[in-house]
Amino acid sequence: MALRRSTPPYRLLALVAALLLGGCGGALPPENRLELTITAAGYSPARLEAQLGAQVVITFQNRDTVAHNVTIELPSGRRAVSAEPRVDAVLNFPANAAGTFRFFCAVPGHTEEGEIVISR
Ligand SMILES: [Cu+2]
Repeated sequence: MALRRSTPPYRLLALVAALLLGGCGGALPPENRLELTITAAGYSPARLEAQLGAQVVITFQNRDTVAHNVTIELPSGRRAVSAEPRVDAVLNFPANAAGTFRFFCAVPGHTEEGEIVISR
């Protein structure tokens, strides 16, 4: 009589987790977590870099005493997030086109700007 080896429970859990995380067969894109701070002096850093194909997650930290936003013009459209004074906000989007894209604060009268470089 042969010994029967059953699948250990942790292996089943790992399989379920892999199926849940994997969705419909595709692996999740890597995340590029970036930080962008704004003060009265403007954005810091004024130049962000991300990898093509990644999910970009920008934590926008407003360290000024007035509200600001960050607005990015991408080929897929405009992405923006606003933050009240002393508040952090998160902006995320897929980096699905390479290039250098301008970002700016769209609050009327504000002139802060910077750029994000998306490359391979
Ligand atoms: Cu502003």
